Amino acid sequence: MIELYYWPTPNGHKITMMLEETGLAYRVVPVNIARGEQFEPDFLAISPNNKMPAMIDREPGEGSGPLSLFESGAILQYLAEKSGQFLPADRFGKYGVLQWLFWQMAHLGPMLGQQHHFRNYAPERIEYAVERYQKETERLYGVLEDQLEGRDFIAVDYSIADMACYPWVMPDRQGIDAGEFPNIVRWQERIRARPAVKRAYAVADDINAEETITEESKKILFGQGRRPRR
Ligand SMILES: N[C@@H](CCC(=O)N[C@@H](CS)C(=O)NCC(=O)O)C(=O)O
Repeated sequence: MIELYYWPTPNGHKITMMLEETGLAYRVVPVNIARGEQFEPDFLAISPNNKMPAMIDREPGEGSGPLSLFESGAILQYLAEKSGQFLPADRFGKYGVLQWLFWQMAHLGPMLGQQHHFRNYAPERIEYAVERYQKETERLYGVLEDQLEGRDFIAVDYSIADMACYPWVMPDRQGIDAGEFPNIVRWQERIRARPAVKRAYAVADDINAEETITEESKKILFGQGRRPRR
């Protein structure tokens, strides 16, 4: 059984999308990041960067005890290898997927995260920062749009690269004119129609008892400095 430490955000959706596709048995352990549960010592023991998602596989095989992981890209790759799905085994196919998984982890996620921050949550509007991340968002949409030209999915078949990128692509929320990115719109429709994706987002509906970004939670999420040493 896999324990998924989760809160309904784009990085959380990636993992429920993968778990629902593979059929691996899992249970969700909510980590309410709006209330600061990511700083609980038990959680920090598996996720030292105080972020979800994280997971514990109680039956990792190979005769060993529980295996814990943080960072959604590492978790997706682990689940792909465990299930033998959504990451090709041959070297060309595998790295064709992994380069786009790392692109999401290094660029699409962090840059769009900053775009959301300066556009929606910063206490004052800093024009330079808003523009810098808006342009970067548009650039990254362009990169994805070009990659999807003539393709149904980011690599060859539906893969962990698509699962990593899909939850982050929200044109309305990101001030993006979807009409300029027709390949992305068709790719989103293709993924949205998958039964596993519907089930994954239903997990979010079950858990999302309260807003993640509130005036109170902004202090927890955006006011962090160095933690005292353990
Ligand atoms: N690179 C990490 C990013 C995870 C991340 O940013 N998680 C956010 C929510 S989407 C979080 O847990 N934030 C809590 C905090 O910053 O204290 C991953 O992909 O797993």
